[in-house]
Order: sequence, then C-alpha cells, then structure tokens
Amino acid sequence: MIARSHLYVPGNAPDKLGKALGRGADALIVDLEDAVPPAGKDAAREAVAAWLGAVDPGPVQLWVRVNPGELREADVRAVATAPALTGLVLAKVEAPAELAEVDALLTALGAERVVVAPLLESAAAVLRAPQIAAGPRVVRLQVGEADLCADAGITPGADERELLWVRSQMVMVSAAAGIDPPVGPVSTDFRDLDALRASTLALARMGYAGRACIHPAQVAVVNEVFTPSEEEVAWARDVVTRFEESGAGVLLDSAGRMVDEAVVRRARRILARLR
Ligand code: 1VU
Repeated sequence: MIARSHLYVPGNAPDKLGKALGRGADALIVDLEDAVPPAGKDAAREAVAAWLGAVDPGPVQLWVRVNPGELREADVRAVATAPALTGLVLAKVEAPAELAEVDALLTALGAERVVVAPLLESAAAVLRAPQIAAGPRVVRLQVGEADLCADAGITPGADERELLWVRSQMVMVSAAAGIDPPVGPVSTDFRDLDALRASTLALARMGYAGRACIHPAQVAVVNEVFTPSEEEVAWARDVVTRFEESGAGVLLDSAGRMVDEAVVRRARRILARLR
C-alpha cells in the first residue's frame, strides 16, 4: 500500500527516534543527511543501525535517507541488511549511474529486497528524471525543493505556482515509468497547518498520493488529505458496480454523468487507496 505520510526523523535525535513509530505516519524517513552535522555523521550512522536492528516497525515503512558522495557507501553498508528496513532515500542523486552503483552494492550485501527512492535536488537531476526513474530498484521519486530552488533561482510565492511544472512533471515521469506516484515535498512552516492542507490538496489533485513531513503535527493533515472521502468511495463503488453489472462500454453514474473505462479506472484507483 502506498504510504501517505513520510515523517523525517533526524538520525542524531534518539528522543525523536524513540517515539517516532507512534506518531501516526505511514512511513518514517530516518535522516543521516542534512539533519546531521558533519561531526555527528559516524555516531548517527551507528545509532540508526542499532535502532533498525532492534525495532519492530509493524505496518510502518522504514526508510533511511543516506548521504551523497563519499559517505553514501558507509551509510548503505550500515543499514542495508536490517530486516526492518523498507528502502533507501538517496539524497542528491544527479545521474542514473549512481543508481547502478547503489544496486551493485546492495546486491553484494545480499540486500535484494531493499528498494530506493532518488531525491532530485538540482535542475540537472530534474531534467534527467526519466532516466533516473528507470533505474534499478527505483519505486518512487522525491524532489528536494529547497535545494532545487537554490540551484535554479526559484523564489516560491504563497501559492507555490513557481513549482507547478516540477511537481506535475514528477507525476508524469512516474506514471510513464510505471512506478508509484512521487512523494510530495516538505513544508518547513510546520505550525501553519491550514497552508499545509491547501498545498497538500493541490498535490493530491495533481496526482500525488503522499507527502513528506518534518513534524508530527503535519502527519494527521497529510493522512487525511490522502485518504479518499466517504463520498469519493461511495461514488467509486457505485461506478465500478454499474460498469461490471451492465457490461456496457458507456453508461451513466448516479448523477447522470458519462462513465467509460477511463472513469472506471479512476474509480478503481480511489478504491485501491482504501486502508
Ligand atoms: O512531546 P515530545 O517531547 O515527546 O516530542 C516532541 C518532539 O521530540 C517530537 N518531534 C518529532 N518526533 C519525530 N520526528 C520528528 N521530526 C519530530 N519533530 C518533533 O514531537 C514533539 C513536539 O515537538 P516540538 O513541537 O517541541 O518540536 P521540536 O522543537 O522538538 O522540533 C522541531 C524540529 C523542526 C527541529 C523537528 O520537528 C525536526 O527535527 N524535524 C525534522 C528535521 C529534519 O529531519 N530535517 C531534514 C529533512 S527535511 C529535508 O531535508 C527536505 C528534503
């Protein structure tokens, strides 16, 4: 099942990590990258590996965000074989060759079931998204918008329209590659839950199925937005039933609107998101 909320937890904050599984997120992304200063990298890596080795995640997906560059291999080696690990978020992926390197390392470690989510954080990475999405073990894309904005000189306004192309492009690239929808970006203003809701609703309409969070307060909003409403579910069930029972190619829904196979596929996507 596709996770709705992905809560970043700093890998160097044992207090946060200790309670993170109880915060309601469908997935945790334990961070070894930007949340951890250079002097703390080794200790955080060890602490996260020990935590992963001991934890029972239940239904929660556990991801680790690993560093780019020369720290990546040590990070991957430390966590890849933990049975609790779902996958790796690969920070600052720039080129498809990096995915082949990570794949080879994971294979050498015997970590066959570990999947990866490249994080695209530069203009060059965004433009290479189709090649990156086709890489080995890739199940979804994410964009690091703060880095991307710095790289491309973007200053987002309140309605975030400056990021519309990038956000929509990730949906198109993911659908074309046959991977899960992208994970939406973090909102750093974690106290403004109304703005979070508005922007998450826009992402949901655009084709996103989940979003990253930096604070537990954001999780409930994100989960709610990405859970189909009762009305949506009732409509979807009715449309699928009518379509299957009628045997017709084109029919009408309960409001008299045309239903064809494409509408039924959309209804089935809604039902697939039921938990
Ligand atoms: O009530 P308690 O004391 O039990 O817990 C606090 C606090 O520890 C906890 N909490 C979290 N737990 C798990 N994961 C989190 N991310 C998290 N944040 C907070 O919730 C209770 C209330 O916390 P608070 O309101 O007092 O908030 P703090 O001042 O403790 O923390 C605020 C920050 C922003 C520092 C914190 O939320 C945080 O560290 N967030 C994640 C930062 C991070 O990982 N950044 C890098 C990834 S984002 C990115 O790079 C974008 C691509």
